[in-house]
Amino acid sequence: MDIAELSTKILSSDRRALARAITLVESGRADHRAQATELLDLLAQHKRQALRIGLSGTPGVGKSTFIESFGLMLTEQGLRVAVLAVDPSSARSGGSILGDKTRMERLSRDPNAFIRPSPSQTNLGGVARRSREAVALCEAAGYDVVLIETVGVGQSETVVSEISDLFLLLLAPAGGDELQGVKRGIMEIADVILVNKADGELKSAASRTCADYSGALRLLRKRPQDPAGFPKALMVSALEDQGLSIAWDELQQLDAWRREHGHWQQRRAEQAQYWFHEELRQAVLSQLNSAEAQGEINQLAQQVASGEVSSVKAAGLALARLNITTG
Ligand SMILES: Nc1nc2c(ncn2[C@@H]2O[C@H](COP(=O)(O)OP(=O)(O)O)[C@@H](O)[C@H]2O)c(=O)[nH]1
Ligand SMILES: [Mg+2]
Repeated sequence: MDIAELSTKILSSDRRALARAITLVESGRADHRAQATELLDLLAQHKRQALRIGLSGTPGVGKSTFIESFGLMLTEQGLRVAVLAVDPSSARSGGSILGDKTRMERLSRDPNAFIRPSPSQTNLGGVARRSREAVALCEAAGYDVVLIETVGVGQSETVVSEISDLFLLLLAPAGGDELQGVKRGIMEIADVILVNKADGELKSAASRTCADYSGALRLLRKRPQDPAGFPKALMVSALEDQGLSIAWDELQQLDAWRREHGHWQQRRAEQAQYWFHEELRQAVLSQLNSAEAQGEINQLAQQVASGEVSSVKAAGLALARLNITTG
């Protein structure tokens, strides 16, 4: 594969080249990894940046429907939109969360949209790197907005929020007055909560849910990266195209404020550091898990059990013998 040529094609917004490059960054092969790194380095020189929007919500809440309506609204405004998924569970469930392309039929045919279903990968470390690099590829290909979707399964929200500028949480109207068991940690990373399905019979329930969450958000600790009134809860109907342009206005205002006040830049810098630490951690962990290392470690563990070596000393010996390197 000619990496320079692939890079040129991506920069000229060639969708097939973009798709191929994403396949390349998803590959686990060492030679592919080297090519992917070379490609990303080439593209990074162009410093193209998109607005990255993370989107989370439990299955059935309307993520696919929302992405279709919201994405089409953006492309109608002349913006180019890429959609990616972070789905660490896809290997288990055997299908991607964007597999229901029927719900995004119109968007997937739109020449100004690019939709990439999630690959099946088992470990979150791999998923995180792949997603991060796919976002960078979409930015290089000149997309204005990159939507990154995830289902609400544990750590995947963290992955998504660490590659997004803005984080949206999609909720459905609740039956009673309970706060749907949304974990506090998720609430704390949300910039905007969208209560979807605010239409027909569900409208009044949506309105109550929205008020409940507005109240709950006000009780959270004030974050320095928020202007007055944020984070906030809004009502939308993805199905009936209601409230989407208001939501977009709010997101743009938030983004503009953060850029103006240096929070946007600071956040991206912190994210780069976060991923540096993560890469390092993953590299060390994968070395610890190699067969060779496990042999050494098991041997030392036996010596620790018999009292021959102290646990602290054994750990030091293990690290020294492994001569841990990254790469
Ligand atoms: N009434 C109503 N139903 C919706 C809305 N958005 C999605 N749905 C329905 O909710 C179901 C799940 O939607 P889907 O987009 O597949 O949810 P996902 O699993 O989060 O991707 C489908 O039957 C949709 O038609 C909405 O705004 N209003
Ligand atoms: Mg879906």
